[in-house]
Amino acid sequence: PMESSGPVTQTGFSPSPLSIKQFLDFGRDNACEKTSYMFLRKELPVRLANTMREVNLLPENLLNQPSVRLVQKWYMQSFVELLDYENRKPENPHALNDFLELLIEIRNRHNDVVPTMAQGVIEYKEKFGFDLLSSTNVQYFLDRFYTNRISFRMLINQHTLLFGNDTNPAHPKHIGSIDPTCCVAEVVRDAYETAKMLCERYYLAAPELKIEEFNMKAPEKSIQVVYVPSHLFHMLFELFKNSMRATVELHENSSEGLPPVKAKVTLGLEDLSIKISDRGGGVALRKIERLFNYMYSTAPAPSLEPGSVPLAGFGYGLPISRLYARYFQGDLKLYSMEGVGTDAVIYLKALSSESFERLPVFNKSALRHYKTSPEADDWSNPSKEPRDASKPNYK
Ligand code: W6P
Repeated sequence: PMESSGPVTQTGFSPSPLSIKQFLDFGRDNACEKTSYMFLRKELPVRLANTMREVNLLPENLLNQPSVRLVQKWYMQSFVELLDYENRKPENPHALNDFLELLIEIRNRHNDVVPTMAQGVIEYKEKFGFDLLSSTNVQYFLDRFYTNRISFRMLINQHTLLFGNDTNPAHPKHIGSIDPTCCVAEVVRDAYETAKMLCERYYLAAPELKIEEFNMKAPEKSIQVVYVPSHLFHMLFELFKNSMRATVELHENSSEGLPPVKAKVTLGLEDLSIKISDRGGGVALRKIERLFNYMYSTAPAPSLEPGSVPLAGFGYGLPISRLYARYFQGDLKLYSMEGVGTDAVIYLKALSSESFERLPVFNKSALRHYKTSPEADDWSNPSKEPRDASKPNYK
């Protein structure tokens, strides 16, 4: 459905993005396992192959880190195992079941891709340091790589949930991982409660939550969406952890108590928006981009007391949350006012017919990103003493 402007050389196969509505329609009216099988045995290898081509273009120093090689091995193995099914007819009595089991095996094999890649980035940073070129490359690559992984697991989950025999008794109305009537405020509350437990364990206090809704389409009705609740939970949980940490750390010793975290859920014609607002003191504009930077925010896991957990601020929570939002044509943005607090907004498409998967495609344009270095800046430098970007100093 996407039109490309200008000449684009597409070698090999492009992924076929699906909309949430298509996932839903397919899974709803007596979903056909054979159809799903025929689609996935082609589509899954295509998506793996597109990503593997980009892995191979990583800077050699990164590609040679043992953790990156390990991830690469997992992808190649899964690719080969899937290709086994290229010529197996769905009428073959075992083909469908074997395929379903293979999907589960592949999903398990790829469980630790995110921490393992993070380890690769740590190894690279320890040996070669932090520089703009590799940070730009890593950012571009990991955004695409993790989006691909989200999509890959989405396809596998739909198939195994629809056709595996373990029906989901807790959510009989769900179609695979999709809730056709996902009550947004409930997921907000749920994510808040989960973050609150962590926050109380860590700080012995947590801010209250206030939820407001504004439904422009149907003013008296609570806001629902056709969406993957686990994705929404993931994003909200991450935002609440950040908001709570900022709030508690700023107000810990104040007699006024903690200012609440506020959530506002709104439904318009095009967008469903969820704003999480804290009074945690905010983040300077200059430092906002770092919160989404993989290389910058990758540090070895802090050694903690047994049983304790870091609340937020380590690892890939924010950048990956933004990928979840973008995956179905939404976005996640931070608006902060230093000294006061931060608004984080999740934008989702209100209509499931508009939430198509946003997938990386490997083509000439992607190739160019890996082959060219960022040009010299064409805006003036602010100061005589350039800041040292290698020193993490936010918060
Ligand atoms: C902060 C930093 C942050 C990141 C993401 C979401 C909320 C907040 N609040 O102070």
